[in-house]
Amino acid sequence: MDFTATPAVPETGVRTVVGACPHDCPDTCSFVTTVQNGVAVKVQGNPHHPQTGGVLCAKVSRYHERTHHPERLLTPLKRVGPKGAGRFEPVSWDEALDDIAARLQAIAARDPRAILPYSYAGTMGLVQGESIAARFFHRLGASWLDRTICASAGAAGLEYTLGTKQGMRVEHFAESRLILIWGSNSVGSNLHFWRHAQEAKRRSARLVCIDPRRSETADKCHEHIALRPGTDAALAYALIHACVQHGWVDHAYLAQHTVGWPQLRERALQWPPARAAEVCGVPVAQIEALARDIGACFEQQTPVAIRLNYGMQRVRGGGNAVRAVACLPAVLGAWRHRAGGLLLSSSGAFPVQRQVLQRPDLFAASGQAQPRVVNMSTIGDDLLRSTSAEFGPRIEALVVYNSNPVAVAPESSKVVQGFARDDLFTVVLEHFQTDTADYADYLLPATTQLEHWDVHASYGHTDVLLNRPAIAPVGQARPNTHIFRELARRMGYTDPCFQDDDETLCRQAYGDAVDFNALLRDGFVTLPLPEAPFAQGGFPTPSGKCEFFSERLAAQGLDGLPEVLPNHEAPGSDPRYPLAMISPPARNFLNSTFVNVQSLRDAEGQPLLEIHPADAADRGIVDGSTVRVFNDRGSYVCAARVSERARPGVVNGLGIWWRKLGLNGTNVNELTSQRLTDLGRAPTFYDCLVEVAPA
Ligand SMILES: Nc1nc2c(c(=O)[nH]1)N[C@H]1C(S)=C(S)[C@@H](COP(=O)(O)OP(=O)(O)OC[C@H]3O[C@@H](n4cnc5c(=O)[nH]c(N)nc54)[C@H](O)[C@@H]3O)O[C@H]1N2
Ligand SMILES: Nc1nc2c(c(=O)[nH]1)N[C@H]1C(S)=C(S)[C@@H](COP(=O)(O)OP(=O)(O)OC[C@H]3O[C@@H](n4cnc5c(=O)[nH]c(N)nc54)[C@H](O)[C@@H]3O)O[C@H]1N2
Ligand SMILES: [Mo]
Repeated sequence: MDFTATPAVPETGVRTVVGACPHDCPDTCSFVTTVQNGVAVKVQGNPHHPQTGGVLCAKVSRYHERTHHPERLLTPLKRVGPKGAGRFEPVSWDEALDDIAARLQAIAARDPRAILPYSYAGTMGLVQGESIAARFFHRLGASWLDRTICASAGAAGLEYTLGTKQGMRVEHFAESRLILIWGSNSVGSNLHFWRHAQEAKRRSARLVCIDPRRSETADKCHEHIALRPGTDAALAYALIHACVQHGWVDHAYLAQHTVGWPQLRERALQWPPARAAEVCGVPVAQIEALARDIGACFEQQTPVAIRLNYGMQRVRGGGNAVRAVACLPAVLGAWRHRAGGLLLSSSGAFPVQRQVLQRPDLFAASGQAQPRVVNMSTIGDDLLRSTSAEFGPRIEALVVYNSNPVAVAPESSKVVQGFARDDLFTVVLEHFQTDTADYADYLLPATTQLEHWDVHASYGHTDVLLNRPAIAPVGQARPNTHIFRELARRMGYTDPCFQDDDETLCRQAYGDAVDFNALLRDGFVTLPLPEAPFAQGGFPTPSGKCEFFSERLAAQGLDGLPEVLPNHEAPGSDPRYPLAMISPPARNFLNSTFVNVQSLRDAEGQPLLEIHPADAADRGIVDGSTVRVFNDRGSYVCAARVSERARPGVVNGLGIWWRKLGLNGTNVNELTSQRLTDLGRAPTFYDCLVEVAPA
């Protein structure tokens, strides 16, 4: 496919094209775009794809509005104003790419490690995400980005316990009798799981939501346990405690398929429900009732299922909290049933040929023994670091794609200070002039999912999806692959892998493991996987068992058992900041994407802080008034919503607004810290103390 061609004759007529939703969401939907006279006019859920079931969320059903948005970037732009002012003038692709290649080459000649790619999951596509771009940066010998901003604490917790990011098949939740929705606002961020939970509810299953916020999901569950942020491990231990006390343990499963039960049992006995209730800030009766629900399922041999999600791992002890929860299904023997067990992420099931797609072997050409690695979650501090033996060279160039770090990375004041450095050369590939784009030296227009090829994995189901381009690129927009291919050519990289076109890359992503013709025909392929992944054990850990006790962690000097860790910013630890703030996503945005789609922004209204009536009254805050939320890192101005969606002592700053669309040019990340989690080097967005005052 030639992306540079604009049709000589304008297209007429109506046709439909099957694609895949590119967004960072567990659902990875198959969608059908209706194209009329060359313009995408409708995007609908693919009725033939069972996981999508013909239904899209409110956001993605507006995808065509986003693609044909009047503010789409249409030409390459070069900065003319001061850094961050967002003033640009159009330049030709050749001028932009020639200059970028020359600037990167000059830095690389001194030390390629001074160049850092910065990307995340603006698109989850394997091709527009990490194919030619990864090859390019590997060949260049640039620093490696540790992509921790979303899921790496939970991933580490899961891998230490189960050995992989796999779990229950999402459709089997419909047959569960008891579903714990733990750290997830499924109605807002995992709608296609929620369909199965609702089906289970219709078949009289019990649904329990474990979340500090009374979310839209909590509203629809039978029970809501509004624990304090960062106290999930204590709750998990209390439930295991009850299992031990009442004999709700599957001894045969424990003996055959787990290691460390005697130690876990002993640790759990230190966590009677009353102690956990104290730590979690919930009534002990509520924990006991949940334990009884679990026990009833155990006794009747009906399945208990846990939909764990990433909300619970964005605190200091997030990795260990996931470990603690991930022990429960093995204690109960719940994995024996296909509708029992746990699902955090299914991404480990996909046979992605990463070596082929990303070609890390190209790095050898740089002559470095070890890559220098920079953690994306501490980009604020790292941009401000000087050259040192410990850190390596100061970052001199940043190439950002598929991400909006100025809005989404923690402690934005530092991030902004770093991006504002006059001696930093910044290239941003984007659809829109985001907060990050404002700081670019060159801003390059990228295609959206309706304009390029891609192939997808999922972290919520187990189907591979193909995305075909529905329309020609808008304006002069180009796919990320095309842009990096052109840069590679200008840098003189002759390796044939830089010639691979996008359709070839789509085929390479899974090689022979997936029938590409079936993908071309249907748009999706279901991976052949067992119905119940761990019914017969077979955990891909070093021991081959579910590891309650991890020798690998013990060898690192860490606790071999799941640990209950207080937050970095534990409530009560600083009298100046008595409120804990979490910042879960607003339902109508996808991280910071869609904030600039008017219809969705209208649905959200304005940047909001939910605060409990008692906390509001103490501070003289009334519903709808403007408030200042602050701590030592900064200050964020938004509207207060006095509401019982917030529990006492915890405020909910719904994310992630563009800073420049906020009331004082900041967003919630002005307040979050760059401290990391116990496992996985991840950010602690929900581990953050603040005070709130009328503005
Ligand atoms: N609409 C929408 N959907 C999204 C996203 C979005 O921005 N908008 N983001 C996508 C992305 S990138 C991801 S990673 C996934 C995230 O998927 P989830 O992890 O399911 O994300 P959330 O819906 O934010 O759910 C997190 C929930 O955890 C709660 N929570 C916060 N702290 C704690 C805690 O300490 N313990 C417990 N038990 N709960 C806690 C929050 O109140 C929130 O309701 O969703 C994806 N889907
Ligand atoms: N306070 C707080 N902060 C958070 C979170 C939170 O819950 N609270 N959640 C965190 C989480 S879970 C995540 S995953 C991160 C998300 O952080 P990011 O991955 O940065 O996500 P987005 O904000 O959606 O920004 C993605 C950008 O990629 C662009 N994009 C999309 N497709 C393409 C493409 O094909 N090519 C190019 N060049 N660009 C493209 C979009 O226009 C968009 O601006 O944020 C984190 N930040
Ligand atoms: Mo995420």
